[in-house]
Amino acid sequence: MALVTADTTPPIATREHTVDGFTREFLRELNFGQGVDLTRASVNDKYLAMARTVRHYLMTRWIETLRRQAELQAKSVAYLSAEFLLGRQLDNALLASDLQDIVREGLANLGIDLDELREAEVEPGLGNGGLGRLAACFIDSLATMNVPSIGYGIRYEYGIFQQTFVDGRQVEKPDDWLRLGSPWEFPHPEAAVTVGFGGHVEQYQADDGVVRRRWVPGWSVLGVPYNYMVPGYAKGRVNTLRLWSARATHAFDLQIFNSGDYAEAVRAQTFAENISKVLYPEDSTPQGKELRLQQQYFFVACSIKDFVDQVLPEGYDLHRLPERIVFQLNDTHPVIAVPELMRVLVDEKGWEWDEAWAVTKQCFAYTCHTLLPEALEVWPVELLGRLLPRHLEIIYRINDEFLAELRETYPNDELRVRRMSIIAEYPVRAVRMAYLATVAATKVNGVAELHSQLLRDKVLDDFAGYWPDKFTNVTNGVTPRRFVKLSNPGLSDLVTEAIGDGWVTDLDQLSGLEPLADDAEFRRRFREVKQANKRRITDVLAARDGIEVHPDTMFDVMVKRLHEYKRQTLKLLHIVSLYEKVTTGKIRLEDVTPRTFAFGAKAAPGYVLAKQIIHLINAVGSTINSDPALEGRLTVAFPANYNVTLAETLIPAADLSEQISLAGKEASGTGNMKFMLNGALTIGTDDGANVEIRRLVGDENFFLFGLTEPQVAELVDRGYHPSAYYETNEDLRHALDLIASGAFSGGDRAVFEPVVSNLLNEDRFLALADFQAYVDAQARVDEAYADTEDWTRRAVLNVARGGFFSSDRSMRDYIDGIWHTHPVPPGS
Ligand code: C3B
Repeated sequence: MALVTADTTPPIATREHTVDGFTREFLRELNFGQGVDLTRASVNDKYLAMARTVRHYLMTRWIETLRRQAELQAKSVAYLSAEFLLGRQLDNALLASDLQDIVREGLANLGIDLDELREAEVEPGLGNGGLGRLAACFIDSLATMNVPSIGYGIRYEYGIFQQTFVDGRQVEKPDDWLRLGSPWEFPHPEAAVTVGFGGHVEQYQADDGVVRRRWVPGWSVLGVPYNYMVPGYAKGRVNTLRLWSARATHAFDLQIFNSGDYAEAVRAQTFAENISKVLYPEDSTPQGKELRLQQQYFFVACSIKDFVDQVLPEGYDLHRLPERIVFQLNDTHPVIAVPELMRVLVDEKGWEWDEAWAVTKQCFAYTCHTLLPEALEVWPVELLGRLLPRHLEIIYRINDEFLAELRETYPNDELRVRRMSIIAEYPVRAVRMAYLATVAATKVNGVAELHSQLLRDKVLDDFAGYWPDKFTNVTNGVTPRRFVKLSNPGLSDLVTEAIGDGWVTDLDQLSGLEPLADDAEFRRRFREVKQANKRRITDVLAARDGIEVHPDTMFDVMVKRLHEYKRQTLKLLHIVSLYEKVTTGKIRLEDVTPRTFAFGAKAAPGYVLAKQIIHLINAVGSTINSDPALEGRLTVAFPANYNVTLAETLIPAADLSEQISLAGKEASGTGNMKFMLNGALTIGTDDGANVEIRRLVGDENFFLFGLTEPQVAELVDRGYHPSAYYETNEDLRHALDLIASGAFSGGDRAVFEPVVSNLLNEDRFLALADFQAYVDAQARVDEAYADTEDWTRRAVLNVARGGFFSSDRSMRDYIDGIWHTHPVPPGS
């Protein structure tokens, strides 16, 4: 171990960046940290020792980053998010510390296979899907770009449930991700903060004689911070992700314990710890549960307190808070932070209301991630007032002043004023969190151009009319480190050989590949990479799920949460129709493009229809897969428990990316970007970021189909009758009839009746209306795929034109348009 010494700063331990240095550190961790010797060490022992060793190598940069930040007090971004879907950490840490080669060699010398250790890591699934994964991509980019930032969230003891299939039906198991140890976190129980709940508000005379109000909570919990390193690529900063874990303020009641009532003695503890116990598995349809509001307030109250009391230097003038921080609200989940900051400034710091509001208004920005009305959180006043009585008062006052302001601008339009009220009156009096966020934020952004436009024109149109400059767009992005460099090493090497490795931090450089689309030798190698990726996922699916697929088929992949609006049923109807035509001899098997239809999807446990659709996909899959005539021609692969880890091997193997949501429903999508960057072509609707993908890659390299958003609106206005499509479209009718006949349920017609009748009678997301257009687009896919060289050319162009979808670019857009922060390299 070496010591770095500067004149005045205390020394920092460093590690020797050599195979020998690494090996020494690793053995030290194994022996002294895990307490085992190499011959007796389990895989988990070795994984834990390895993880700790690797994190040591990042420590110097982390400490330097923190030191530098304490010195400079540069403006930071606090990314407030109820979800961070991180994925496995080891590979990313190896990449960030530039240890990959050293570690592989060092371990091999000890007779250890790095890949076996990598497999031992359980991914932290602290998110549901797109929104949580986006947060993880953003903090990666911020660190890589040297932007001072801190992620704040919840350390759920149980992350997104483990999905299993029992007879084709989804069965959820708790995600006990901490069971074997969690080597990436740094708990700081000494820095715990107290958060109140419930109770009442009282009036009192302050020392200055002024009558003030203050909150007397009825109960409180402790928030214990757990820090995670967020290492930037190459020499970037190592930022911090701080996740809060709830603890009881008093462990247990010794008196009650002594009297023998053990359950009662630990009741308070259990109650408190429930707050960070489990991630709510609802993706985009929140259930409005009290515990969820507790979680939301818990983490934002901890975070604001942490920032004000710990991160800021002592005596910092809070009037200058906006110079030092911007709190980015990741959807409505953290919006209760707005009244919380007001409470801190007014009640705890004794500020005047106007003064506090002026500062608060400059400290927040809000990102909306949805267009579904049911996904915009609304909290009944009754519930909010019971849990957070002072916050409710504050929200009322914010609203009163806002409405008064509106009445001045629109003196004769009380209807509009009421429409814009933060408080809804119907069906119950409730707080509209999206409106509160919009009123408080400096900027409100959507996550793709079309989405931002629809926010302005539809969801928040009154607000956009009132504050046109507040509304902006930042199209989502994905980190090229995890989703290309790490997950697709074959492609990465090929690209780097062609254009150098600058693309990893400057993804626009991928445009340098453009001319190579016309280079036959490059295309051959590109195909070779794709083929190797298909073999890799084939092995993974066989080992992980016992699923047999054929690498010589087209990989047609749809992976995302199961939701009606995403329309997994549309894809299923295409598959069933194909199957029906082949088995009845309407088309010859030889004329069918051999395809592997891959699905990955979790359904929210309470979402009955979504679970029935999962059952149906599995049922269709098992029928098709067990038909010997179709062997090697048509396969349905639906591995259970789709997660970040599986995405990393599945996406690089895809030929065709399915992005088929009903136009106007998918805010952006980010899977679509990952597929594009890994050389898949997209079949998709004009929705979310698909619009931008298609613009960049060109119409000729994108399989567009389906109604546009205005056409959808018009059709719905006119009155949509799905049964009309059933009656007039023979193929569609046959497919639906086949499902209804019990062909996939052992003759039992009742099993899938709800799915069929929902499609025929309701079909909220117009799957039947888009069926024929989808099938036609799939025919164009077949035709294009038949020309291997040309398909490869288009695939290369997808990669070459995908640079825009780096989350580094998204971060640049946030920085320039919303945050106005500046990079600060560590040790600069
Ligand atoms: C998702 C949206 O459904 C996606 O379109 C979008 O790409 C991502 O967010 C990221 O912006 N989303 C989600 O995963 N969970 C929500 N509660 C709301 C939106």
